[in-house]
Formats: sequence, C-alpha cells, structure tokens
Amino acid sequence: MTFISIIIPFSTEKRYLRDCLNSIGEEKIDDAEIILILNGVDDSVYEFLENYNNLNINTIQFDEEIGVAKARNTGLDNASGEYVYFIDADDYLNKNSLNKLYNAAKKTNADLINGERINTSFIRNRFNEELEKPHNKPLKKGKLNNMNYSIKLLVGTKTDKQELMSCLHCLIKKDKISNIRFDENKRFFTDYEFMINVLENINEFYGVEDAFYAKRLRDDPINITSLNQEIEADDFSLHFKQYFKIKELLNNKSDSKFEILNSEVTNTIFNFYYHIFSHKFLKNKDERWRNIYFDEICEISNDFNEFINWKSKYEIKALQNRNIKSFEKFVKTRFCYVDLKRILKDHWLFNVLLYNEIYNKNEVKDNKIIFISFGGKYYSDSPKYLYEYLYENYRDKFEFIWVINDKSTKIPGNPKKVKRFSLEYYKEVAESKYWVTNGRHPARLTKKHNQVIVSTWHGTPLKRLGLDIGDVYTKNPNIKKSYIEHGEEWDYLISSNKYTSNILKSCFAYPRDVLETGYPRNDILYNAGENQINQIKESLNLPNDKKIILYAPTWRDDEFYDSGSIKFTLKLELDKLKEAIGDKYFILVRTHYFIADKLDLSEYEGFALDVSRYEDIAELYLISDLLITDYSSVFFDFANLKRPILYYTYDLEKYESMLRGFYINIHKEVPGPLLFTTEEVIDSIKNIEAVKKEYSERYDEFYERFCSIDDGNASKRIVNEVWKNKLYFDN
Ligand code: C2G
Repeated sequence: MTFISIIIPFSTEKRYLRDCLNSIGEEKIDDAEIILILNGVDDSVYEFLENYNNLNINTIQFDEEIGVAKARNTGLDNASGEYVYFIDADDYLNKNSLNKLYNAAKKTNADLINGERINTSFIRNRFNEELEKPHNKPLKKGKLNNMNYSIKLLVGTKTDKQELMSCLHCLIKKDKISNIRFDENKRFFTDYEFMINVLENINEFYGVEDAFYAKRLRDDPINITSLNQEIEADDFSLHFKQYFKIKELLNNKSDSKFEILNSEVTNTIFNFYYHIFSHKFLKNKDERWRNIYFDEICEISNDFNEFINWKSKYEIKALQNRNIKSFEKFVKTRFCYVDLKRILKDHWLFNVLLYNEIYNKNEVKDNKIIFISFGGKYYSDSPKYLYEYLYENYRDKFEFIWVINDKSTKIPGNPKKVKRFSLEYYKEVAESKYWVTNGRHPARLTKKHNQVIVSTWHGTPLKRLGLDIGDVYTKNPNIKKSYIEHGEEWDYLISSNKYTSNILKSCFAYPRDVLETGYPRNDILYNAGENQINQIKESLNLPNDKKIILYAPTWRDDEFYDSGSIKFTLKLELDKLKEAIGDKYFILVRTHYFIADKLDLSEYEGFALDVSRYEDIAELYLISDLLITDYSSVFFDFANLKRPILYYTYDLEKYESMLRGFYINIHKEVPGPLLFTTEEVIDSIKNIEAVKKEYSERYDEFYERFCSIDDGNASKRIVNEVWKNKLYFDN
C-alpha cells in the first residue's frame, strides 16, 4: 500500500531533477511513489530516468507545456498514496527531511505535516554545509504549539519574490482534499488559494523541526527561467495583490487556524515591507513607486498595528496618514542609522558611501583612463600592454591612473597609482571615462552612461566559464548572475581567436560583437629581443647553464578556506625532480593569483624558485624553455613561443567530471602529453625531444587555431578601435 505520493512537475533542467531525485532516493522510503509530470520536455528524459530504476516512478507525459497548476492537478488525480507531497523538480531535500515528515505522519496521523523551506543558490552538497552556519538560523518551534508552528512554516518568513503561502514540503492527507485542485487559469501564485481550501478541510497540524527543503534559486536566468524569474523583478503590485487576495479569502473566517494564518501572513508582509520594500522605495523615485506602490503599501499598513515597535512607529503612522514626505524622512533616518552602524563596523563602507554620494556626482573626464589587472595585485596582463602602447604613442592625450595595491611597483611614465578600495580609488573610478580591466569589477561600482569599459579578459578559456558551467561549486553561488551583469556593462570585450569569441559571447551572454584582435599581453612574446630576455633572467638570478622550466598550475574551485581565499597543495614532487634532472634544469614555480598559501621552497635552493609574486607571467614565458601546467589558460599564451608543454593533470578525472568540465577535448586537442605522476613528468622531460616530435603535428594545428591572430600588434589594433575618434579628431 502506498503511503506517500510525491508529485513532481518537471519542465526544465535535468541536472536539477538529478539533485531532486537523488535526494528523494536517499530517503529510502519503500512505500512511496513518485508521480513525475513531464511538462513539455523532450524524450531524452527517459534515458536519463533509467538511472532511477530503483525508484517507483510513474511518468505522465504532456508534449506541450501545461503550466504548473495543471501538472500538479494531474499528479493529484493519479495519486494512490494516503498522503500527497509536492516538491518541485529544481528543488531538493536536506538529508532525512522527508523521513522526518513521514515518521511524524505515522506517529500523529495529522492531516498536514510540514517542515521548513529555505531559499538557496547552492548545489546539494554545499547546502548541507551552509545549514550548519550560524547566519542560517532555522525557524525553531520555541514556545509555539504545533498548529502555530506548522502554519508559520507554511507561510514562510522571507517573502522576496516568493509565494506568500506554499504547498511545497507538506504531507497532506489525500482523502481530506479529494475535491480541491489548483486554479488552472492562473500561471503564477496558485498555491495560496489551494492551501486556504486545504486548510478549510483539515484540523490536525504538525510542524516538524529540522526537516529542510531547499528551494533553489536558479543560477541561470537567461537559459533556464523559473516562474518567479518570469515576473518582472520589481513588480510589487503582483506581490501585494497576492496579499490582498489572501486577506479577502480569510475575511469571514473566524476559525482559530485562519486567525493564526491571517496574523502570519501580515507578519511576513510586514517583514518584507520593513527590510526590502522600504529600502527600495528610497531608491526609486518614479511614478510607479510614488503612486501605485505607495498607495498599496498605505492600504496594507493599516494591518501592521500589532507588529509596530519603537523603530517603525513613526513611519507606519506616516503611511497610515498617507503622508509621503514624512514617511520618506522617517525611513531615511532608520536606514541612516543602519548605515552608520555598518560603517562603524566595516570602515570601507565609508569609502563606498563617499563614492555613491559625492564622487559619482563629479564630472567624468574624457581623457582619463584607469587600468587594473588581477584586482590590483599586479602591473601585468593585457591592461599593462595596452597602457604601455598608449603611453608610448599618445601620452600627451591622456591622463593615466593605475590601480595597484603595492604603490612601490615600478610603472613606466610614473602614472598616478591608487590602492584598490581606497578613497582615491573610488574618486578616480568615478571620474575616469575609460576603465581598462582584465576581470570582473566589484558589484558596488556603478558604471555611468558616459563611461566606457574595455574588458580584456584574462585568457583563452579551457575551463568552462559563467553561464556555460553546469553546477556551481565555487564559493560564490551567484557567479552566473555576476557574469550576465558584467557582460551587459562592457562596451568592448577582447578576444584572442574565434574560439574564444564564441565562448565569451555565450558565457557572458555578451550582447555586442567581440573585438577579435589577439591579446595585448602576448605582444611581448613577438617583440622582445635578446637583451630583454637576459635582463629578466638576471633580475631573477637564474643560472645561465641550465634550461628553465615554468610550472604554472591553476586553482581548484572546491578547495578554499572559509574566508574565500583559495588553498593550494604542491603535488609535483620537487625532491624527485631535483634528483633526476637537477643537473640540467632549473624550475620556476608559480601559483595562480587566487592562491593564498605561500610556498616554502627554501630546501630546493639552486634548483627551484617561487615566482608566484612575480608581476608579469609573460616575462616568465619568455625565459622558459618548457612549460608544465594543468588546466590553466597559460598554455594558450605560451604556445605562441612554439616551445614544449607538458600537462601534469593528477586530478583530471575529478576536475573534468565534477568541477567544471572543458571546452575542448583535453585528451585529443592539447599540444602535449597528459601526465599523472611526478615520475611521468620526469620521464617526459628526459625525453623532451621525442615528446616534441610526437606532438609536432598537433602543436601546429593548435597554433593555427589559437595563436594565429597574435603577432605583436594586438595593442595597436585595440587602441585604434577603442580610441579612434579621440586619436583621429584630436590630431
Ligand atoms: N596565471 C598566472 N599564474 C598561474 C596561473 C595563471 O599568472 N599559475 C595568470 C595567467 O595570465 C592566466 C590567467 O592568470 O592566463 C588566468 O588563469 P587560469 O589558470 O586560466 O584561471 P582563471 O583565473 O580561472 O581564468 O578564460 C580564462 C579563464 O578565465 C580562466
């Protein structure tokens, strides 16, 4: 006999459904059935479902998208369990959460048993870790009785773009709701009406603590839009309408469960008003906010009396009197107080405040260019070479600023240097007409309509990026959103070849044409003479009688410290290398700029040197006879020199399948061997001539595909395009 019928409407991403079904599978509930409504998806889903033969899945297929209300109703019509349970295909469960509801149902025989829903951007295994953290405070029962607690969970605490009441994560006795269905005429917000009807028929509630349902915030609004994302971000009228409708439905109901529900719904909308709406109101001055939303919130504020405290007293009074001026004044004062408290705690906020309130009102200077490379850590990469070209040729036309954290860094022409996030930095960012950057800029900077961003990016991609990544394992689960926002803001985006142009367009959803000019940072690889190479070698005190190897691995998305800095463990065994090839070779070890760990190579003096803090890796390429890397984009640049490359890919399987995946077939397309142990690396170095021969054809093809645009003139091409009006008209 089936105890639970789990109803899942499915219309989008298989990788989300995978998490959902895996989490249900791990609950190992024998007397459960899954009714999977295939809502306008193609047949490939059947092959995918073969992985779940151990689950009792009943699929019902609709060729056209039928809407979530009809899909759930179909589930209800076909359910054979004593209880029904709704979960969405893009959501998943925390460990044992369904079991906790199941056990409570067996024990109490209540009509409705539910747990807490938590919004999250994390993938499943990271969600569990996040729950442990103190800032994610689950909703505890405390002194509440079961009915109050269960209704509180039903309504939820956070209301931003979410249904005020949800049917998700509730076990509902099926025979109590045989005549209740979702309204199929509506596309959004169908839950609350359904749930109010459900509540009409039931009396026994049981809220379970620590049974969590993860409501996934989709990570890719461009390619996979959720229902909530279809709604315009700031359409608060829709949100308020839901509230008014609930109030209307509850109007004549005097039963205590409805009284509790009434109060919970108002509490939630009050919190929403207090934390989100009022803040947005200050920022938005347009008609819609001043008239429509203001009228709506004034009306709602008449229900707020029971939640007013000393901090909100005056602003609510102003709302109730429809006095917009006085309302704004009180809300402003409240947020000033909040800001002040934050500024006292985090002093950098003071700089941001000055930027927003003062500097950003300064005039933009047409001839000012601000440059930044790797977050101000180095004077390097394409911004360096663009700067040097502009400085060499047009220094009289521009005022140059460099963002550099170590102000003692030597930069030709001695431009003004500012430390990132300093007061001067914000002032210069606000005043510069052009920002030249090789990465994403901090979200707190607002580009004005008359500012121009030239993004050079920082490498031909091998690892999947932005919107092309499947599941996000990085510290920042909102990385895809950030890519879209940056793509929208960049006026110029530079690429090294056709392959990169296509990727940049898709991973950023970049709306303009990419400038396919080659990389300024590779100009030096074609232009440097013997003298320059010797100078670099000398500056590092390198032996002249040994060949130089550069080992430059990348970082791993899943290895980071809590603070957000990245870990690195050196897996190349230097002692073995030293013993085997130390007489002929010298090795430069360079970790990625994200890596926080400092290497200690003191025991390998005379054989190895840590060059992680060396400004410009292009200069290191120039002096190296051989490159060892892994999944870093460095080999695309190094290949311009046509020197041998080895890949030390000791964690390839994990990297390829779990972390990000690659754009090219690393097994077949890279111009050197994949090596998995230090011994294999040693062997290849000892037989480097044979390796070169073996890979020579592949190397030629690779060079043609990825390096053929670079020729030492990329900076010139970009300057002529970006600053063409300025340079030609001024001449
Ligand atoms: N880099 C470096 N030293 C390393 C690794 C990288 O100096 N040990 C520099 C190189 O200029 C390289 C750039 O940082 O091209 C980007 O490094 P990747 O290892 O490719 O990794 P990531 O920063 O994730 O960038 O399109 C490229 C991607 O954005 C990857």
